[in-house]
Amino acid sequence: MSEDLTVYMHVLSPFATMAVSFINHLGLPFTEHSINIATGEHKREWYLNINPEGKIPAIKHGDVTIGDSLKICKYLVEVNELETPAYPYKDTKACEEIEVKLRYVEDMEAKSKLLIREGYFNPIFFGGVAISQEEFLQKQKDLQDVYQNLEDMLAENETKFFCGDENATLVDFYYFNIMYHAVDKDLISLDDFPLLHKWFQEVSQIESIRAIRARTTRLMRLVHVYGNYIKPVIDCVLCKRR
Ligand SMILES: N[C@@H](CCC(=O)N[C@@H](CS)C(=O)NCC(=O)O)C(=O)O
Repeated sequence: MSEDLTVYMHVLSPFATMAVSFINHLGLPFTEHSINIATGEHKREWYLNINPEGKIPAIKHGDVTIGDSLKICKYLVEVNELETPAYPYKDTKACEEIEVKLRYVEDMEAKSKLLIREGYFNPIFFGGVAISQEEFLQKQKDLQDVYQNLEDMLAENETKFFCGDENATLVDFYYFNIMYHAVDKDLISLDDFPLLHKWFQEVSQIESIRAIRARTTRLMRLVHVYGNYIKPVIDCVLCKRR
């Protein structure tokens, strides 16, 4: 039962939006608890008791606590014994296919994080030094290589979703969520990946995904205004005071 489910998240975290969109897709009720990464709330003792890795997302479900977006999604389907094509946990063959298609998860996570952090958040939000154009292009190229692997995977089957034409699965939820955070910030383009581009349009219409992406977009607009217009003024005032 999921009445006592709390999801610790932030709409700017791809992994958190992945978990939230999937849980909403499953129709499970939960309480959302937004974690303030900027103030280091995810490293406080109370949160480390929930997720010792100090990362978001995480869940508390009764006495059970779990971190990691994919583990969370799989656990919730199984513990609630849900019959869902999004993760048909009783169907060994289907689950094997899902695991095979998720083989680029580590690469996707590492390379997306680097590009988003170094190419976007550090310079605009946390006041870090922007990386050189050369370094940026290299990080972009590294992520493009992962996108090419996904493009090839779609080309192998020529299906609407990664695991068939009928239903989006955990695979689509995972890759879409990690991708949209980079694509919507114009850090990378899908123009060179026609199949991925078509798939992206398809998955973007799933209601729970559309909803969480819209929330990210709204907050990103504020981040943009803050980083480009408000923060420079504050920095200037503080600098003149010194
Ligand atoms: N593999 C994890 C990755 C989670 C992750 O790295 N989350 C980031 C936010 S996007 C985080 O909490 N970073 C804080 C830190 O590493 O200190 C998952 O899928 O949930």
